[in-house]
Amino acid sequence: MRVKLVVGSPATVSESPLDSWGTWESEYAGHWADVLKTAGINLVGVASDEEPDAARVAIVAGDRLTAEEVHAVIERYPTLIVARPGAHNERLYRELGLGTLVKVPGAPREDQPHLRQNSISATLENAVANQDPLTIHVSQPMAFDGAEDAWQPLSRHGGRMLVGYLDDAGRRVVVVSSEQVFAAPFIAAHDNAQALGQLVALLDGVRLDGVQRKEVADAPVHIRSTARSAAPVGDITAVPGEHLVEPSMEALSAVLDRHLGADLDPWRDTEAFLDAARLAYFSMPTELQAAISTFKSRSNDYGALLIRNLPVGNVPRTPSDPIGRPEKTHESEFWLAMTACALGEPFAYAQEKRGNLYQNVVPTRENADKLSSESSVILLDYHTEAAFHPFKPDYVLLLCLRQDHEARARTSNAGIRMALPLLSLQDRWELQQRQFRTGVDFSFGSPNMEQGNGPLLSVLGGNPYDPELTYDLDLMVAETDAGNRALWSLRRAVAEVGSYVALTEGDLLVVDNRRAVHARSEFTPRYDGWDRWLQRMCVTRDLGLSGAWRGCGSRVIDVQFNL
Ligand SMILES: O=C(O)CCC(=O)C(=O)O
Ligand SMILES: [Fe+2]
Repeated sequence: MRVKLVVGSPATVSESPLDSWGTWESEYAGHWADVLKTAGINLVGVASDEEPDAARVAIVAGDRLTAEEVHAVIERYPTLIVARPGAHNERLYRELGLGTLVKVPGAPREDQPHLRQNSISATLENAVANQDPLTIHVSQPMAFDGAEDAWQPLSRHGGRMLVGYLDDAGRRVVVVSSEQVFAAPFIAAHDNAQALGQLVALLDGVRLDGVQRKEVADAPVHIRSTARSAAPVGDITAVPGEHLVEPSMEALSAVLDRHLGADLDPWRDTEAFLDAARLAYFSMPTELQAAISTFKSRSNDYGALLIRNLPVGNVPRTPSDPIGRPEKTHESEFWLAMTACALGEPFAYAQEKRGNLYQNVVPTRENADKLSSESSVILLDYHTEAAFHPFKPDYVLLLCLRQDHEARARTSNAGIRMALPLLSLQDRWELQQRQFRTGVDFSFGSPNMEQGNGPLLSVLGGNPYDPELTYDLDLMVAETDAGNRALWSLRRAVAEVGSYVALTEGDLLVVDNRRAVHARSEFTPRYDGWDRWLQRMCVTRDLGLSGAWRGCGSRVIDVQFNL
């Protein structure tokens, strides 16, 4: 099947709606090319190409085409119109006798019957016998209300037409009322990809039973609409970008002098110290304020922000015991508190470092080879911080006070916005399903390396176009083979897009724990008082959510795990 594509502007395929789209049409065409390839359809041209003979079917998608433009396509090719509501299309539908597009309500949700699901499953009837009907998953479903008899409904819901077919006076047209049926996050759902193949075949006059049901192609699909500015760079300090901010140390010292009172103690006067730091943010160099607030509002493709040059004062010997408060001045705690309060609220876990808000990450002999932040001789592979926890941090702050002796330790991060285009649409769909069991961390009392003793999760969640990621390479297992294959693909993708930084004194790495996973390489500790030393802080955008699991006025979350 050879197809020509005529696209307007994308409605919903943007992978990251917060970014600007310089060349919508071409990126949208790229998206369709990938989707068609996945469905086994050969794209031979896009709107501007003059290849009338090569193409046998046209696909019209997007919503900026005028009714005249669409009619011109219909006159020339059998046409699949992937419609969506919008001023441009309304006239077209009227002229085609399709009435209006209306929202189709989903069924009540089982868990919350007062809400409806915003997706439905519907049957796509085949025009040919001897083949089972296909089930299509429709996200945000719309249907044509008032379609006239000329249209043969191929799929209906609640008496309304979701997919319609017109074969009239030499014109053959299929309309699909919801563009999301074929959008990247949903094309691999149920039989959506097969449905696309069937509909194009129908228009091409191919016998429908000639199109086999088949698995959605498992080849990695590069959804071109996501491939934007960022590319993996190796060392993230080597290239400028919105992931990196290096304010002048003098300017930062001046803010410290003004705002960090000598009598202010982060351990004794926890809230007063946080208040001072919260206000100090507004005196910070503008570039730093801008970097933090931009990161908070729209994250970035790396899912990480590196702030450099933070003056941390005279750093005493590295503590051998991570628990407890080191004897030191409080510059580092101030930077952590300032950044945390600008992004949300700092908090801690009762089970970790005894609930300390300012956590020392130092190598210990005892846990050198255990999967925890105290490890050193093993790789701490890519993970979402506290992936298993109902209140996982939104951000993890890692502030370096001292690098390891041999400068070997590298902290890596990999953002899901960069990893997503490397995953097949099938894998992406699998990762959206709640079929993955992660393990509870060693530091929370779980046996070391115990997999799958935590909750059942989806790896990709939230907005399917700009998803959040929950992943722990060492502790997560899938409950299905397809899920495990998708986990392997994700492992490869994350490795490919990962960047790293060898943190040195005064570097603060802010990890967006919802959109990036992080890792740390092996290094060799000496336990001589001069080992690598980070301070870590967990941040949530809404501390109120965990109120029932905290003591009054406390920032320490105490959820008990049944291990
Ligand atoms: O040591 C590092 O660079 C990061 C370790 C880590 O994953 C953590 O402390 O959460
Ligand atoms: Fe971590």
